[in-house]
Amino acid sequence: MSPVHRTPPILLALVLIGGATLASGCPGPAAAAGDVAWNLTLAGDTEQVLTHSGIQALPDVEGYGYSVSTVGIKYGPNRYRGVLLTDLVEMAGGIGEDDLIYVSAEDGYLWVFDTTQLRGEEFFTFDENLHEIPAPALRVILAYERDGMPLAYEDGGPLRLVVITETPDVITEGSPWVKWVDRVEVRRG
Ligand SMILES: Nc1nc2c(c(=O)[nH]1)N[C@H]1C(S)=C(S)[C@@H](COP(=O)(O)O)O[C@H]1N2
Ligand SMILES: [Mo]
Repeated sequence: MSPVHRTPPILLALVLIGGATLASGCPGPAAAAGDVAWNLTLAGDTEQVLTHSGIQALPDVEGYGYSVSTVGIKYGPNRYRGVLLTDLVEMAGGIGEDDLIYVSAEDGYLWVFDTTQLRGEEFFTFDENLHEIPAPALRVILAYERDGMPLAYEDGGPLRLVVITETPDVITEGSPWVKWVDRVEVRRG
């Protein structure tokens, strides 16, 4: 005797896709177009939560981002747009010379910046043959856009730390490029 009320495979597939959509935090049909369900906690003297659209409403900067991973894979160059990490730090109450900035992500990854790196100094930079070159002007941004498109989750979005330059030929180390950023904290030194 064959089992009764067996769920047709197509329905099961739809339920699984629906569940995955919810689990990945995709906005449902009720969410306004353009809304990304992602919050950033900004901690310092006080703690505040910024929404994705709140971050997009802040003054933005643009530049080239080109990184190399620990295993030597190059990513880029791409155009990135986002908010200066220095602006976020100011919103958190500013920073003293001995303070540190902890930038962390969903998966537990953490990168700690000192004030020198916050200014874009003391990063290792390379040319396209991965030979070290003197660092030109660098800025650290919390990026939400790459090449005019929202930064995709598989690329570390919706919010990723990116080190940007004025020209497309400068490669920086990938380790400070924190993916899936959900917390920026200024810790008093
Ligand atoms: N959240 C998060 N961000 C991260 C990492 C990570 O493990 N988790 N790895 C870092 C390191 S060490 C490198 S080299 C780059 C790697 O980028 P990729 O995953 O795009 O290759 O991401 C950086 N950002
Ligand atoms: Mo890395």
